[in-house]
Amino acid sequence: MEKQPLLLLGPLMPYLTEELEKRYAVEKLYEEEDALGFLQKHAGRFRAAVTSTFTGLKADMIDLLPALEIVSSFGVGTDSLDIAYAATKGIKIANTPDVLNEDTANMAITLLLAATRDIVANDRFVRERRWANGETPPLAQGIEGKMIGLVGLGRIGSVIARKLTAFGCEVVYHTRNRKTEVEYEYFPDLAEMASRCSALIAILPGGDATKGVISREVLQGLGSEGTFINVARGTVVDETALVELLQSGELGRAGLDVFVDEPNVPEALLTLNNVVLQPHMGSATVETRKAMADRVVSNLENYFSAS
Ligand code: A2R
Repeated sequence: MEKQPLLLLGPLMPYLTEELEKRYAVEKLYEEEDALGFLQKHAGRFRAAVTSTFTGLKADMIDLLPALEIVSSFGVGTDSLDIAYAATKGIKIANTPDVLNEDTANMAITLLLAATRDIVANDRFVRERRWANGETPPLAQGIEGKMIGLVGLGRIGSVIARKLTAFGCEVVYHTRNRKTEVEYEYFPDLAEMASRCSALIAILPGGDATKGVISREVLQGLGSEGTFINVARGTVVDETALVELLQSGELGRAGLDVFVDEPNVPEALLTLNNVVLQPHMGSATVETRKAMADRVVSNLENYFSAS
């Protein structure tokens, strides 16, 4: 049987590209020198496309693909995908939730421990031979018995909550809607929760609706002993305020996996000792990325076997 044409909008991990090539007649739009010219000629062939949270799917791309029925996206975030516009054209969008819950939660816990225990600063301290030279680093902070606030308590947030409980933390949360199925204390007011917590972990979707919800006021409430962890999206926090408060010490520490303008990280953060930085690695393990890739494939297969 002839393979169904499939358009890849951006580069994917090699394993996923290979799996797709086994099943579909793959065309790589990102390798076309004249992408627009290619689409003008061939767009009508593609009922399906693959993208990722990094590449996204904009309305103008949707307009260029008149036969499009399904877009399978690598990643859980949908903030870079114009879902509302796709819906007006009857295009289905599939993503890869759940399979990345454990590893993304582990990144949140890793950043929380690394930030509060000054792991990166102390690693530097040893390498710079300051320990050997008789210096003593300042005491770090523990998390046992501390109140940790989750901003978002969905698929990933719930896993972070469960893991924090094992560390002896008191988990509380802020979402738009109270979750009746959990016993953690609910704070309808984010600023109030921050002012009561030792650490805040952002694990809510990005996009316009959540832009800057973790405001200067929220971060100030967290305070000079407080730690802010972001494994969600850079846009959910007022990044300018975050940098300023970390510089002045009005906010104690931060562990950041995501930024507003990736891969560009605010210059000031690069020199701060109270910050642990990661290049958006929440789901980036061999195991989870393979599971996400398999989900991209099965989402397409499920669509075509049902249609
Ligand atoms: O607000 P609710 O009741 O719909 O709860 C959702 C919460 N959430 C918010 N919390 C506070 N303020 C907001 N404006 C707001 N908007 C949404 O975020 C829910 O508890 C959570 C999202 O859960 P899920 O949809 O299950 O997402 P998942 O799989 O946990 O991933 C979260 C995000 C992704 O969108 C990526 O950006 C990142 O983590 O990897």
